[in-house]
This record gives sequence, structure tokens and C-alpha cells, in this order.
Amino acid sequence: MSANKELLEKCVSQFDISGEIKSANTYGNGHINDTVLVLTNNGGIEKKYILQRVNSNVFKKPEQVILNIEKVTAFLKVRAGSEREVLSLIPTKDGSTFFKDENDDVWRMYNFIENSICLDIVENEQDFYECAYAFGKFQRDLRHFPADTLYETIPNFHNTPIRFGAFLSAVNADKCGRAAGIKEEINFIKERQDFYSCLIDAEARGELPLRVTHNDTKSNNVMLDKTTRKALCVIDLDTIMPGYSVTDFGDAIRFGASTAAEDEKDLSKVHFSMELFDAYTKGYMAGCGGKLKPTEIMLMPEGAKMMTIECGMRFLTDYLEGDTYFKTSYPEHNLIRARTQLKLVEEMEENWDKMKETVAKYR
Ligand code: ADP
Ligand code: GN1
Ligand code: MG
Repeated sequence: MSANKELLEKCVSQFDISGEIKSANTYGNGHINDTVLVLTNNGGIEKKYILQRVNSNVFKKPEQVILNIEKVTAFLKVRAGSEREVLSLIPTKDGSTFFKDENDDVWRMYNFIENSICLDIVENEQDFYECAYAFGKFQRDLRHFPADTLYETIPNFHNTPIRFGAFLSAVNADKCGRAAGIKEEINFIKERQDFYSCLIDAEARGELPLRVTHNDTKSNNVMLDKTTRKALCVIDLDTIMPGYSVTDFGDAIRFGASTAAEDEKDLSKVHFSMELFDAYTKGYMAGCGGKLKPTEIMLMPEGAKMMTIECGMRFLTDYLEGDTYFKTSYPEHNLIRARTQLKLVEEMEENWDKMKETVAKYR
């Protein structure tokens, strides 16, 4: 999937940036898009940009992804204190917000958030609090954004019953002959099927409002200031769509409240941390600034468990279908990722009462 040098140079040259291009190299640890760090030199002043090829296998209408981002970043810019607090699309020389190459792939460029870091593994509670605050504030800042103007860039993205249906189809088709080797994981997911509609049911009862949500709230989608480690900017805006606050909360927990990486092979290192859960809950509530309904706050543990088991079934579905969705580095990568998710689900179930007490404490 990585672009050749010639194509990269062509793409970079489309955008309205000044100075000589010093380098353009693959960057970051995302599972979806191709990300390139572009370094320029303008009379001795170096400047960085982020160039990305939108994954057209995942986003079937990439132009709609860019249109959503245009609207949301313009809305957030008015509320931001500085240019490090919001992504800005750099226009092309002919004034467009993206460039379409000869393969019909869509490329976009962003300002680089300077002197910042993002966390592939959360090392302490304070950093996680900051990530939570950033996503909570994002929710609060967008609460008056007109949700009906957004395209649904991936339909039913966090609709777990539909994800479960896709998982069952992949098990039945068993395209790569991998199902026999993962019976235990398949049973784990099937045993919990009564749970998968609980958020949709809560929405139907009026307990869970639809909001503008980020839908991919991993800690490596928040930039923190390198020195102060305070939250600066929420990135990876491709999946902004109407959704539930509890799934934004939950996706962050599944990724960040683990004591190990998402693809840790040694499951004895993978634990659900109640300390990190507590820190994130506190930070998210503070960031949201009291704008959540009590009923949705009480459903946050369900959001965490739902996102974790949903992600587990998504990784397993991709494993069964031959690894066509998530980027993988070795043949069992999606299976390894799925196993960490299922381990976390088990430990969330063991800690269920404590999770409920924690969210009640901060309500
Ligand atoms: P993906 O959808 O593949 O996860 P992201 O948009 O999250 O792509 O980008 C991948 C990584 O690139 C991020 O985790 C972050 O490290 C880095 N990155 C992306 N955008 C920026 C930016 N504007 N400034 C600094 N780093 C960025
Ligand atoms: C993908 O793009 P990235 O790496 O931030 C995926 C998320 C998954 C995540 C699992 C568009 O996120 O939904 O939760 O991997 N993004 C998309 O790590 O499918
Ligand atoms: Mg990302």
C-alpha cells in the first residue's frame, strides 16, 4: 500500500506550501490511512506537514470524508485558542481541500501539530486524564454542530448487532479455512450475543441521545504537548458521524485502559486497569462540562464493554476474511489483536460493579 517516491513527490507538489521539500517519509502507527510526514525548508526555516492518503477500501466515498472534516474543523476553529488546537486542511494550489491521483485515491494535507506527542500505550493516569479531557471537550464543543449536515462515512460503523452479523457470515464462509483454529474465540463472542443490542435499545427508550461523535477515540488520536503533557488537539477526524457519547467513551477505554499494547502476544501482560478507567471517567466528565444526561453516564460501562467486544469481533472478522481491512504486519496479527480485546472484556465483566460505582461517583 505504501506510495512510491514519484507519486509522493507529485502529491506533495499539489499542495499550497512554500519552500523546498526536504523529505517525505511514512509516519505514525495508524491501521487505516497512509500517513506521510513532509518536511520543508523555506530560507532556513523548517516546517512540517502531514500528508495522508485516505483509505478508499475503508472509506468508499473519500470526498465525503473531506467534506465532513472541512465543516467540523471550521466549526472548531472558532472555539480554538491557537492553531495547535485544531487540525487545518492545507489547500491545493488550485484551492481544493484534497487531491485525487491517477488511481482515484484521495490525498489531503494537514498542519503538523508541533512539539506534541501521542500515546500508543498509556503510561500513567494523568496522561489518560488529558486524553479524556480532550475527547470530552470535543464532545462539548460540537454539541451545537448540526449533525444532520454530516455524511455517514462508514454506515453502521458502531452498530454492534450488524458487526455481529458480519462476524457470523465470516465464520460461516470461512474463506481462508481459519475458523477451526479459533473455536474458543468464536464461542466467546457468540455467548454474549444478547448484549449487543443494549445501546440501541437504550436509544429507543430515550436514554441515549444521538450526538456528534468522533468514533475512533484511541489515545494515539489525541496530541499532547510534549513538555506540559496537556491535551492539545483531537486528530483522525475521518469517522466523525452521529453516534453515542458512550461509544466514544468506550472506545477510548478499550484501547487506553489496558496495561499492554493492542497487539500484545503475551496475554498475561494484558489487564483492564480500574485506575485508568477511573482517570478517564473523571477527565471525560470534566471535558464534557456537565453536558451529558445521567442515563447516558450510567451506560458508560456498557459502552466500554461494547466497543471492546465489537473491536474483537472486527479483528476476528478481518482475520477470517484474509486481512483485507486493518493493516497487518504478520499473518496472525488480527487474531493476536482480537485476543487482547476478549481478555479485556473478561476482566471488565469481573469488575462490572466497580465500573458502575466509578461512573456514578463522577456523575
Ligand atoms: P489513521 O487513521 O491511520 O490512524 P491518523 O490520522 O490517526 O491516521 O494519523 C496517524 C498518526 O500520525 C497519528 O497517530 C499521529 O502520530 C500522526 N499524526 C496525524 N496527524 C498529525 C498532525 N496533524 N500533527 C502531528 N502528528 C499527526
Ligand atoms: C482503526 O485508524 P485507526 O488506527 O485510528 C479503526 C478503528 C479501530 C482501530 C483499532 C476507520 O483506527 O475503528 O477501533 O483501528 N478505524 C477505522 O485499533 O476502521
Ligand atoms: Mg489514528
